[in-house]
Amino acid sequence: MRQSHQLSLVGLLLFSLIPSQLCEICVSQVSSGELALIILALGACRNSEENLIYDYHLIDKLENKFQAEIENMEAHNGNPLTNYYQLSLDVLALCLFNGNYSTTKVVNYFTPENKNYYFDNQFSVDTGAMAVLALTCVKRSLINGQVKTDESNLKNISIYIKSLVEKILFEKKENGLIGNTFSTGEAMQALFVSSDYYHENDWNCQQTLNTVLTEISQGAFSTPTAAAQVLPALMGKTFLDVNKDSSCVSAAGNFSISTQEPVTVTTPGSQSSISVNYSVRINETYFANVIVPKGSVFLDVMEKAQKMNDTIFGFTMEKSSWGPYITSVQGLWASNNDRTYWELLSGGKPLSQGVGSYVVHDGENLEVRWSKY
Ligand code: B12
Ligand SMILES: *[C@@H]1O[C@H](CO)[C@@H](O)[C@H](O)[C@H]1NC(C)=O
Ligand SMILES: *[C@@H]1O[C@H](CO)[C@@H](O)[C@H](O)[C@H]1NC(C)=O
Ligand SMILES: *[C@@H]1O[C@H](CO)[C@@H](O)[C@H](O)[C@H]1NC(C)=O
Ligand SMILES: *[C@@H]1O[C@H](CO)[C@@H](O)[C@H](O)[C@H]1NC(C)=O
Ligand SMILES: *[C@@H]1O[C@H](CO)[C@@H](O)[C@H](O)[C@H]1NC(C)=O
Ligand SMILES: *[C@@H]1O[C@H](CO)[C@@H](O)[C@H](O)[C@H]1NC(C)=O
Repeated sequence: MRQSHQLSLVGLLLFSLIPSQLCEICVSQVSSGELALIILALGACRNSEENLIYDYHLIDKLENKFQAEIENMEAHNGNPLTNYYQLSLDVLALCLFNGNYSTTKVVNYFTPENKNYYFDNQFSVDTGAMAVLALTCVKRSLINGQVKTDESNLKNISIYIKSLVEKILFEKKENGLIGNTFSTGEAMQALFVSSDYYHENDWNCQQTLNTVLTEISQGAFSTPTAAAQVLPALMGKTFLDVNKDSSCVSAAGNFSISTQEPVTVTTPGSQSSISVNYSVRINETYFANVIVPKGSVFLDVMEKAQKMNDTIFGFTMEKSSWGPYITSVQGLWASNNDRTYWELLSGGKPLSQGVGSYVVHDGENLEVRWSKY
């Protein structure tokens, strides 16, 4: 059991930084949620790594970043600098590592009706799950008397958890996935810590687990971030366990799930090239037929189109933990303050992968669309 606990932390540790790297990082450049993840990863090890949190005053810095998120919301129509997934990570890290945060602010900003739980009116399971973890931590500190507050805050937080858990369970699919493949691990964590808020029959954990394991064996979690996010739930652990006793050991031991990388078969001759219809939609639609090698990803199509006409298909991207994120097309930039982004679609349906991972098919209608969330 102890062994598996330690192994479960490997997911978080993927985010961790070795000490020498930490010194070089300019903490002011990371987003609030990135800093929260660094703290959670360092804190997961009950040894010298943990001291880095205090040596580098990371909690103070996170308090400031959380404050900046709130200030941005006040200045920009309730829109944070980043998003509520990250605000939840912030509250979670502050709560677990005894930072200062205002319970009243949490109660004011985390109401389940808040628009930041939704993207384009669709409830974000990932976001709701992270919020349940954060609110559960806050609730536990209030009950333990570690943090003092009036009774109504505690009551409200319980109400929020219950409502968010309902919304999460509402997104449960026939096959057991909750939201989509990539939100399921986090939804499981949320459900592990909130069993007081739903009935046993409301969720078949085993079915969800089996479906996730099947998806793993099909290579769905080959992106490191995807793997990191699902791993704790597979070990029956949650982010609320990170400050529990455990020492950091190497990931040796008995955790093994064989994964088959999807094999891309390249057949010689005419079969090796495919043709797709790529369009950029703003108010007008611009499109072109693009020919790329078989096995290409969405990004290859965008790059080829850019070479064809830079004015129409020129774009920029940014590295992120999930791979390249499209930040602008035709010089039009996504903005968190305006809740705008470049949405990826195929055949008019939003994709559940990014441009660096999504493998395109012959004859497909691909689109990047200027959208609001
Ligand atoms: C917030 C969010 C968004 C916001 C980002 C802007 C904002 N306000 O922050 C919006 C709504 C715009 C968005 C868009 C998309 N998203 Co999104 N997003 C998230 C969410 C909920 C949290 C990300 C976060 O802040 N993480 C914490 C910080 C510390 O990590 P980070 O890596 O630095 O975060 C940045 C990147 O994650 C980036 N980002 C957000 N989404 C995506 C998706 C991809 C593929 C990439 C490369 C980067 C990226 O934005 C974050 C803030 O800068 C995650 C959920 C999750 N489980 O991770 C989904 C998630 C990462 N998104 C996902 C997807 C699919 C998309 C889209 C491709 C959807 C689409 N069809 O267009 C687009 C991206 C298209 C593009 N332009 O490249 C999937 C990725 C799955 C996968 N295997 O690749 C996730 C896991 C949701 C899910 N369960 O399906 N997203
Ligand atoms: C929290 O705030 C109090 C009073 O504002 C202060 O004394 C304390 O040092 C702060 N704690 C941390 C961890 O910053
Ligand atoms: C919290 O609960 C009280 C009653 O218990 C209610 O009056 C108040 O409006 C709630 N606060 C928020 C921010 O919803
Ligand atoms: C790993 O599993 C095998 C069989 O399931 C067992 O014999 C072995 O002792 C385990 N090793 C460790 C380190 O737990
Ligand atoms: C390509 O896409 C555009 C816009 O989405 C559409 O108008 C056009 O008919 C498509 N072309 C083909 C050959 O499908
Ligand atoms: C799209 O058209 C609307 C209405 O004409 C206009 O207000 C808006 O600025 C246009 N958007 C872009 C990005 O060009
Ligand atoms: C790109 O497209 C624009 C608009 O259709 C056109 O005016 C321009 O000449 C094109 N450039 C190239 C290099 O084809």
